[in-house]
Amino acid sequence: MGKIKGYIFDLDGVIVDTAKYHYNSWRKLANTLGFDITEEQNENLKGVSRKESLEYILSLGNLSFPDKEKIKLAELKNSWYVASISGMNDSELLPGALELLKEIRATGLGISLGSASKNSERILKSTGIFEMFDAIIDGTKTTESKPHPQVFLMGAEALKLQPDECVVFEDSFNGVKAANTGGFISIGVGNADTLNEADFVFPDLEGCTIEKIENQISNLK
Ligand code: B16
Ligand code: MG
Repeated sequence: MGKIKGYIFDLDGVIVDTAKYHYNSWRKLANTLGFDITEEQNENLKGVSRKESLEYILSLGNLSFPDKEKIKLAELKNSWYVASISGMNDSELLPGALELLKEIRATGLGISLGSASKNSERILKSTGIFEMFDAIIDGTKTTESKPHPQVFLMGAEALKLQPDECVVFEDSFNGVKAANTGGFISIGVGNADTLNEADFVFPDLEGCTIEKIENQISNLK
């Protein structure tokens, strides 16, 4: 039996690929305001809160608005985003995610979500995996954004574990940074060059098992 007792998962980019829906909605907002954004610029929005994403989008268009207007713009983007994810089902789970969650569940080890999204419950329910989580920490519960470690520290606390007893799966640079700052073992999911600060990186969760994770951890020492 390995030493890891808790598994904390980021949502967007690790369990589901919602980045394309975020991109389309932010792009629609930018277009409405008279400019366009690129897929490359969208990369900078991964793991970033809605409010901070809006600031970034507005800076790309050299636009500024009073706070009241910004709230409306963020709500408008979210309404488009929510409409686009309304048809999500388990076919949109990323490869290997369900299998790994099931294996962890079967061992009785802890599982927490650690996401910036305020739509996480909706996504977990529509993809049928809500019940697999012991704790759900997301943007509705946090006051700090990644790279601040708050979201993962709250996850560990909810599982009644210390950070060094948990691994964090993250697809964003800032998320990996947050995990490292919080004292977690960070597992990057995606591009090893982008996620170069992670303890180790898997291209995706396909074939990712507890044994593989524990082996990688023992290689770190
Ligand atoms: P919402 P994660 C993040 O989720 C997304 O990567 C990011 O693009 C999004 O802006 C953020 O959630 C907030 O999402 O607008 O739904 O509250 O990667 O931390 O799971
Ligand atoms: Mg993410």
